[in-house]
Amino acid sequence: MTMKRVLSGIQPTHDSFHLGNYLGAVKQWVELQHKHDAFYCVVDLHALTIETDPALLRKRSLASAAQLIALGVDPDKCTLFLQSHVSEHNQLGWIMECLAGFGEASRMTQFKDKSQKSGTDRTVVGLFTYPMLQAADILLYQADLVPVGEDQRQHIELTRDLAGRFNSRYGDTFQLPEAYILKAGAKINDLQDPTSKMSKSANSMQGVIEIMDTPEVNAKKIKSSMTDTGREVLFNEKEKPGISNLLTIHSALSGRSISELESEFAGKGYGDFKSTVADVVVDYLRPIRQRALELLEDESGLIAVLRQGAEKAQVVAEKTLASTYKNLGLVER
Ligand code: ATP
Ligand code: LTN
Repeated sequence: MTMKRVLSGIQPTHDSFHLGNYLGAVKQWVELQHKHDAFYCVVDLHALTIETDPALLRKRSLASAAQLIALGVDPDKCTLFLQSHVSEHNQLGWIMECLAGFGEASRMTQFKDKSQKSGTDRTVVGLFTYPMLQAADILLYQADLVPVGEDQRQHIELTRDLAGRFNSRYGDTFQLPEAYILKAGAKINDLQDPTSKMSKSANSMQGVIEIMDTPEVNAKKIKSSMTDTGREVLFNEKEKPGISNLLTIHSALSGRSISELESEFAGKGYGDFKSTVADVVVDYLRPIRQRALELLEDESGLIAVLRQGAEKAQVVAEKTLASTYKNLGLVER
């Protein structure tokens, strides 16, 4: 039996991923690579929809790749690459733009939210066509499964619609992908505002655990996380959102069950518990940060790894693009 094909992407919009990105997304990428033919890309072209300083974009693209590898995405077990290294993404993106209706693209909630926030004058056309480039990312690799967060469901539905439309107009060309929505249990909240999700665009980074922060900074953030009322360490998201979030983090990183942790901390206060969580997080992240820093020190080595990934990706992408062009009636060269 052939392995199912998986594809996912992450934007290099920040210097560091946070614990939510890892536990909610990258950890599943790592698990999926063992039993699937997985393609993972840093979607640097998508990041151009937000104006970024060129030096910063370059730095963040490399830092994202280094962190993915340090977190366990293994270039020998999957295909890891930068989107801009495989030009077929842009080429198929245009075909997708010519297939999508203006109305259906206008219904994408991510576009509506983001364009509303920045206003029409500051919204680039690329933000509108973003989902069609994303569809190209997925369809080029004939992906069966696309691991993403709930917020991306609509984009995957659009991708399926576009693939189905193309297939029925021009003949079978694309595999129809399915969203592989990550478990709700993997949602990590902000340490200072534990009723909202941990997010890169939070107002304050005090409640965000960044992979590339020093162990000291992260330990301090956990020890000074918001304190709930009461004093027992119990999982109760309504009454103790802060402690529940810390229990989720501890359990996800240590592999121990929440009830086991509740018994261990029975009769002990929040202070003891927070110190233990700080140790667990810091011990987990220390070697990861170290590894990412080492990878970044050898920039040409890292770029060589990404180039190999791009070469592997391109073999698949070229094949899909060639049959797409042929089925559309574009004349062969
Ligand atoms: P922003 O909030 O600024 O949109 P983000 O921090 O949510 O950014 P994204 O780039 O949107 O990060 O997300 C990358 C991946 O990480 C997505 O698959 C998303 O579902 C996942 N993710 C982000 N934040 C969390 C979180 N707090 N808990 C679990 N998963 C998360
Ligand atoms: N839009 C996604 C990132 C993304 C992606 C993809 C995810 C771009 N291309 C292809 C899965 C498959 C996001 O904002 N998380």
